[in-house]
Amino acid sequence: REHCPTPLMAQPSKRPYLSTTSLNTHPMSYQGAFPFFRLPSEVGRFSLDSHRCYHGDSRKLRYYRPPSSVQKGASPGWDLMDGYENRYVRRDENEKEGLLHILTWVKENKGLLGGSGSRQLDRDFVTWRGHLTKVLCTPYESQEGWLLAVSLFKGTLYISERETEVARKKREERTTIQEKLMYSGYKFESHLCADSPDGQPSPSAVVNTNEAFCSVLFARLSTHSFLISGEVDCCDPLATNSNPPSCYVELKSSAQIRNPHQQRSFNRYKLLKWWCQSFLLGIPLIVAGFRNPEGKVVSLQDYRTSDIPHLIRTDQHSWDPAVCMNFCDAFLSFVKNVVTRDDPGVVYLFSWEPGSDVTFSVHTDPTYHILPAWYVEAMSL
Ligand code: 0WD
Ligand code: CA
Repeated sequence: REHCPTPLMAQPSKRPYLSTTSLNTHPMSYQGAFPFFRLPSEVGRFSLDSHRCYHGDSRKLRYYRPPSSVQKGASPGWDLMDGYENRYVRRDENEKEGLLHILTWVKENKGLLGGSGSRQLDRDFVTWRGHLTKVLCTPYESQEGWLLAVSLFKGTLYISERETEVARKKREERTTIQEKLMYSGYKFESHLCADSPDGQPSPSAVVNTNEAFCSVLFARLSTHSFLISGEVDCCDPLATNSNPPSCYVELKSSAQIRNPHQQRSFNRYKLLKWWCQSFLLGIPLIVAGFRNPEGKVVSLQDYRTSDIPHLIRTDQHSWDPAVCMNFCDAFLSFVKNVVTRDDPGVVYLFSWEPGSDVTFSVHTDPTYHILPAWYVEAMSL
């Protein structure tokens, strides 16, 4: 830890985006008009196979094929725990990939990225969608903090998450019930997704969480341009707009809602995360499966991403999408102000804990590096 900002130097919270020492995360500071956000456009795709190997194509893209016998609202009765013991191959979560697959895509697609002069990649930021989802949710998050490592290299800021100690402990101490809940999400997908646009789902197949299809998109929030990548569950072959990301569908499984208290907490916490995650990639539709305590799907529900802000507005103490986006805008401006040394050997570690401001420290130790030597070399040619 070579630099630690002292709280005494913190700027007044009124103009958080001007501070270079810490950033306030209180929702009140970010109320106001929704900032400019351009619908992301897809620039590429890649897939990760059952061994977690990268392929620069769409081989793992699946298609949304809900069974016609199951009407929305009816109970499909799918058992989401089926296969947990004997048809489940889990990704090794101790293997920290960081930005690996995105960087592989960038290296292989340099020609598409419109760089000029010293900037090979004409974007302000490169990151995973999941990292920005955490940033968007920050003003309303009261449980889990985060660590985001940032390096500036040839004019582009790379953001890569580092697992916090608390998150690592939680992961290592997961109970069987929690493991089964994670599995149920993947099992739910297997009931709705087919390998071809006219195929049928094969819900009894092995669930392998190494497999993924990722979309790579250009997006813009206010003055910030990004290259962002995220895992996409499936594409709807019958979507009115067949262009990605408009044809993409996000699948979610969630506990059945049995009373107004559960409904309120679903609206405040689940819908916040679901909206942030899908909005960032421009995914218009979220299909939720609600499971009963025995793990059977009792209903399916469509949520249009653009409807979610209206669904939650009736709740006085709910969240505001403009706050999420204004905070993200401020955070990215903060990062631009702080991260000024253009050197892949320098890592600025932004850290946040609920109830505190975002602070940072600067590191040169190689254990902190987020850009591998092969990438630095490829982008220096
Ligand atoms: O290195 C890291 N700390 C992370 C790596 C954190 C988050 C994601 N990733 C990687 C994963 O390797 C994954 O392939 O990014 C990829 C997905 O990126 P994303 O779309 O930016 O992540 P996110 O929006 O958080 O998650 C999308 C889906 C999840 O679906 P649900 O419906 O549960 O939100 O990606 C899956 C999961 O199915 N997923 C992961 N798969 C493997 N490893 C991981 C992970 N760590 N996190 C989410
Ligand atoms: Ca999903």
